Amino acid sequence: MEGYAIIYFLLKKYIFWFFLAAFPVCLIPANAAEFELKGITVSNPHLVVFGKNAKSGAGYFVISNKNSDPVILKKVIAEFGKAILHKTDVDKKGVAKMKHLESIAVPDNGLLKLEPGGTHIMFMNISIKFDESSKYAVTLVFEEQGSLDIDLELKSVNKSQKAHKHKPGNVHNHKHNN
Ligand SMILES: [Cu+2]
Repeated sequence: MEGYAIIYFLLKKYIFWFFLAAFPVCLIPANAAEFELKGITVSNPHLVVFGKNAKSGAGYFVISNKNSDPVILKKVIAEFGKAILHKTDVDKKGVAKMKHLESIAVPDNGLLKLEPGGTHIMFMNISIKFDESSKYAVTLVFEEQGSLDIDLELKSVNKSQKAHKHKPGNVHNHKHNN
């Protein structure tokens, strides 16, 4: 009986170390996601939504341009919702407001970062349920270079969901503040 307990213990320990060792390997290709078209490189594209039933979300990535002319991103097409080019500006009172952009310019031999608090792709009227293990395809339409299909990796932000993951059977009641 004791022998089995030791084997079980070692097995559990082995599995733990296996996943610990494999984890960084899993992270590298995910972060290195890149999409290229005619001197344009889109890297680390991701989609931030609040929960899997979110009706809106934001897309972020870095566009680098190796061409000797600026590159213009005219529009973004997504099947899961309506995509709009947006920029967050802070007014004199310190209030953040989002502005609709007709296009986004990437300077020649330069790069543009789409990031929280700045330029981003706004997704609205979302009718699907999000799944962390899926990737979300969008098409970037550039003025001269044409279309580039990219996959956005989901980064679902839901603090209460993450903080309240219970083991099966561990049922108790508590209040959620958020
Ligand atoms: Cu926005």
